[in-house]
Amino acid sequence: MREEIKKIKEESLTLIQSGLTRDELQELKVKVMGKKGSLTALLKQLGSLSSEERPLVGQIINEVRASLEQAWDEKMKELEEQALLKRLEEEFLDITLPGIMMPRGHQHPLTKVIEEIEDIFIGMGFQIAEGPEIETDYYNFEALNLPKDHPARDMQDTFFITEEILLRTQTSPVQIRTMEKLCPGLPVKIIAPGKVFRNDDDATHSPMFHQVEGLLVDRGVRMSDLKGILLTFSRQMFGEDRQIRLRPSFFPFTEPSAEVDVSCMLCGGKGCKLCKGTGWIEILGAGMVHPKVLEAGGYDSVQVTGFAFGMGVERIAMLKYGIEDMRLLFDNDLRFLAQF
Ligand code: 2U9
Repeated sequence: MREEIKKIKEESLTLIQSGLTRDELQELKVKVMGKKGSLTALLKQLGSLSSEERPLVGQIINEVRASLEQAWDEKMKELEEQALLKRLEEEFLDITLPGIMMPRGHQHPLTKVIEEIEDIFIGMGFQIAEGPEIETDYYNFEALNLPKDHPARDMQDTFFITEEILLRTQTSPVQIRTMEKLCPGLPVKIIAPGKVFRNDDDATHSPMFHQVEGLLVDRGVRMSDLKGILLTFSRQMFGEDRQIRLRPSFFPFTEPSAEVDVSCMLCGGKGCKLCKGTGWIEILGAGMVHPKVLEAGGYDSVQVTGFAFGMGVERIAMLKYGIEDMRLLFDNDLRFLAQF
C-alpha cells in the first residue's frame, strides 16, 4: 500500500504542475481526494492492515493528503491570479480615448422666426392665441366679410373637406374665436401664429405655410397705432435703421387696407437685386378691422375700432436669412438646416 500511496503522490504532484486548467485541476482533486478518489479508497482499505501497520499507513495517507491539498491550493491560487490579470488586461478601459460625438440638433429656421416674432409682440403687450387648423366656412370666410358669393374667395384656393368644413386658409378664424370669447372685454390684443393651407405649389408657394396675424381691438384704436406697432416690429426684426411705408390695398376684412413695405435690409434702400431696385420690400398686409368683422366678433363697431395685420412666416424667414427658394424650408435637408 505504501507503494501505491507514493505513486498517487508523485503522479498527482506531477499532474498539478503540468499546466492543467482550473477545471482540470478541480477534476484531479475529485479523482484523488474526493469521496470516490484514489487516495480516499486507500483510506478505506486501512481496515485490512495489521494493527501495527494501520496507524502508520493512516498517518502517511493523511500527510500525503495534506501536502497534495497544499500543492493544489497553491496551484489554484496561481491560476486564479493569472486569470484575473488576463481579465484586467482584456477589460482595460482607455479613458483618454475620444468619445463618440452625438450631433446636436437645433430649432428649424421657421420655428426660430416664429418665436422671434412672438417675442417682439409679447414685448409690446400682445398675447398668443391659437385655434383649430380644420375650420368651418363660417369662421374662415363668412365672419371675415367673405360671404359665399364673394369673388375674393377665389384668391384663397381652399382645401375643402365638406361643403362647410375646410383647412383654414389664414389664421384669422383664431381672432374671430378670440373676440367671441373675450367680448365685451377690452382690449383684444393678440397675435395668432400657425399653419395655414392653400391649394398652391411652386417655388414661391407651398400648400402648407405659416402665418402670424395680429389683432388689436379697443376704444380709439387708430391707423397711426398700427403704423407705430409695425415700425417697431420691422426694426426689431430687420434692424434699427429700417423704415416702413404703407401702400393702399384691399382686403375684405379690413378697411382701409394697406400693404406694408420695409426699406431693403440688404442695400438699406439704395436699390439692389433683392428689392428689384426699388429700395423697398413688401413684408405684410394690414388695415383697420372692417366694422362687419368687429360685429361678427360681438363688438359694437361704433364704440370700438381695431387694426389687424398678417404676414407669411416663410417670406420673413427667407428675407431674414437670404433664402432664395421657399422649398428649402420644407425639404428638411440637414446640409441646409445645419446652417442656422
Ligand atoms: C380679423 C380681422 C382682420 C388679417 C390681415 C392681411 C391683411 C394680409 C397676408 C400676408 C401674406 C396673408 O400670408 S399671406 O399671404 N395677410 O395681407 N391679413 S390684414 O386681418 C384680419 C384678421 C383677423 C378678425
